Amino acid sequence: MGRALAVFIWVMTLATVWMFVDGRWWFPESITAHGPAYDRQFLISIIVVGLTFAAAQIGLGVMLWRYGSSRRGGNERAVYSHGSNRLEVVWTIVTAVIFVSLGLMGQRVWAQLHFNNAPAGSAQIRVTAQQFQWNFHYPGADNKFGRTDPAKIADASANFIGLDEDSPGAKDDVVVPTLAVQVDRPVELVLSARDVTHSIWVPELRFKQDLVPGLNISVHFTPVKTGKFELACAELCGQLHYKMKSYLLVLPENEYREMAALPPAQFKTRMTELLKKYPLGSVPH
Ligand SMILES: [Cu+2]
Repeated sequence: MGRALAVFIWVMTLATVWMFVDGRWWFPESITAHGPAYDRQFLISIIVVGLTFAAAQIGLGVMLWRYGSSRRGGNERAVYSHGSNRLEVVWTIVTAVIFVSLGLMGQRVWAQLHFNNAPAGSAQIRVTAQQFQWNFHYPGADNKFGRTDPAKIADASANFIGLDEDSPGAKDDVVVPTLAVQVDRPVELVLSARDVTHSIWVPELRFKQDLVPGLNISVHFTPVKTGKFELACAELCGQLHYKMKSYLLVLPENEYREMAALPPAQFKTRMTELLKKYPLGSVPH
């Protein structure tokens, strides 16, 4: 029995390692400037953890093979041991060094995105999540956001973010359920939530960020590929959470500028057209 179990463990280990090495199940392509650094860091982590995992499982199999009970041999007597302080110290230190180093390396990439301010000249888009939809607020042709006031929120008249129509800069503001950005230009998203915690996730962007009621959380990224990508809420936010999906459109400069300059009604029509125009995925160059 011991040997059969040993073989089973080895086969399982091999199958698990193969799943990752094969590359068939992997992330979708990255479309941001910081994406490759994220992916490199992930790869380093998965290799380190994968080697440790394989070594531990193979070792477990070896122990079973040698010392597992079996009528057909294979039951060498194991040596009884009280443990070894030196070994304990060594593997604790080695593990700590590996994990802390991986943490520090990952932190650098992460901090670039979360601790630094968005680069000058970033396009700003405000994002207000609510049960169960996304509201993306664009400043319009004047590039100025109108004032928003929670008291003015009126879902019945589609004022989901409480935009004060009479405030300066509000007239040309657009609020739509789709996120559209310009390729090769940094974007800053200012995230907030109306009711409960939501989380914005586009796997191709290589980040996921919570939207928390009462907070304005700023994130930034630079898309480097055009196309249409799925955008989902990644925080279980209520019964219809599954419906909280949308799209990210990364548009070529001329297409984006042209749309951004349109008055609200035409902006919305154009957005619908562009959503239809692009198939899912990035546009090959
Ligand atoms: Cu949600």
